[in-house]
Amino acid sequence: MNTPLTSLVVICAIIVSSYQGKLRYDNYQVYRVIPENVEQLKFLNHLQADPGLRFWREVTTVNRHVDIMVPPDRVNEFLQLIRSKQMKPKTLISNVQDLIDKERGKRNITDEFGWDDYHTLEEINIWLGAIAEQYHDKVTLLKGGSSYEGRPIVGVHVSFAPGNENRSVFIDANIHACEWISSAVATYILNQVLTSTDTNVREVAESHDWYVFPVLNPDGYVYTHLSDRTWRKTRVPYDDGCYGADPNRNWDNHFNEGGASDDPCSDTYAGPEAFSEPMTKSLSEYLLTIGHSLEGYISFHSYHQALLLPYGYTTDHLDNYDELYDVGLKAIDTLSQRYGTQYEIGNVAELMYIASGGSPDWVKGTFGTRITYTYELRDTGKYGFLLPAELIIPTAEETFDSIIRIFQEFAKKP
Ligand code: 0X9
Ligand code: ZN
Repeated sequence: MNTPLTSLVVICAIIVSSYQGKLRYDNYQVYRVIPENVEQLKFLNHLQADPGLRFWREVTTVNRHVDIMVPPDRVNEFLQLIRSKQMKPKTLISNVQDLIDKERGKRNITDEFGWDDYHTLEEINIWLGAIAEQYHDKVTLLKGGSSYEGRPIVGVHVSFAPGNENRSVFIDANIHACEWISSAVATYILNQVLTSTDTNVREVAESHDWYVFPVLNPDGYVYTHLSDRTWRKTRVPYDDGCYGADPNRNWDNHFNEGGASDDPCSDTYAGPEAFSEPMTKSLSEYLLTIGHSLEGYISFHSYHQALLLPYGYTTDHLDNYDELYDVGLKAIDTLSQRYGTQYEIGNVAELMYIASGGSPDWVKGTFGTRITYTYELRDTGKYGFLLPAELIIPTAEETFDSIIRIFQEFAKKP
């Protein structure tokens, strides 16, 4: 019998069981360490193999910082080790669980979809469906592929007028599961494209077609909500009881040629082969059907406050590096005007680290898409990818300003 009481008991049981399965990070600390010589670099590289330490920012080269999450029972040992190598650890986050607890915004059960809080996959997909219904003459709901656990990769195609097909823009977000701000920015952009009354926005919005896929890694995203807020990869089971490949190392562009790991337990595991993950494979097949029409491919990640240019496997500059760099400089200047947020710009491998097999690199390499950027959104380390919900709107506003600038600038070019 399904009485209100039994329903309540069932709901409570679901809530309790999902809480029980959720990893906690009480008193886990995040430290920033900068290797200043090769010996220190080697030491950090060796430390990276320690399964108890999580590198939020991987080891790269001398003078590039590394962010390491350390469990409370290993803090003393960790600090001693780092100091014994003459490095000076700086505390970025003193209690990761505290940030997780404070991350979510306040909302009422009756609130409509908005940007005062982060959303579950289900909420995002329901909202995309509602948008497609509300704007049925312009918006089509799409399935860009599916994940290992059988979830669809849901997106929309927005078309204001025929004739814009060859000026399509693809928005890729939340390929890394824990980077929640990326899908929040993607849905904000979609909403602005549809509803903004600003004439500059309207001009850019209506002169392009838009493909927006807020959550490319649905299994990972659901896992960050239910089990482990810090999860980054897919959820394909691999050896040693470890799960997932890094979906931004799994694309067939210079696959596993640096900045990727062969260890299934690593956060940057490339996977056993290119496109081993159903998510990347199926999405790439979808992209093959529209790739020729793309003028822009914008990928959203966090955190670093940087605008990155392909490719990730090499520091060599790509064919249209100069125009992407010049327009990118203007875009980050526009971005800074709203709240003073400072961004860096450059090639992935020069500015951050070597990272092969990323989605924008495959798109650039396969279709030669002219406008190809990766955003590393806020912040620079105070919150990492645990950016509080009250910063979603400011982050999305400044990012959208810069997106508009990018397409305004390219519209002036031949
Ligand atoms: O390592 C990554 O995949 C990205 N950084 S993150 O901290 N979000 O993990 C950088 C993506 C680089 N983009 C390209 N390879 N084009
Ligand atoms: Zn990322």
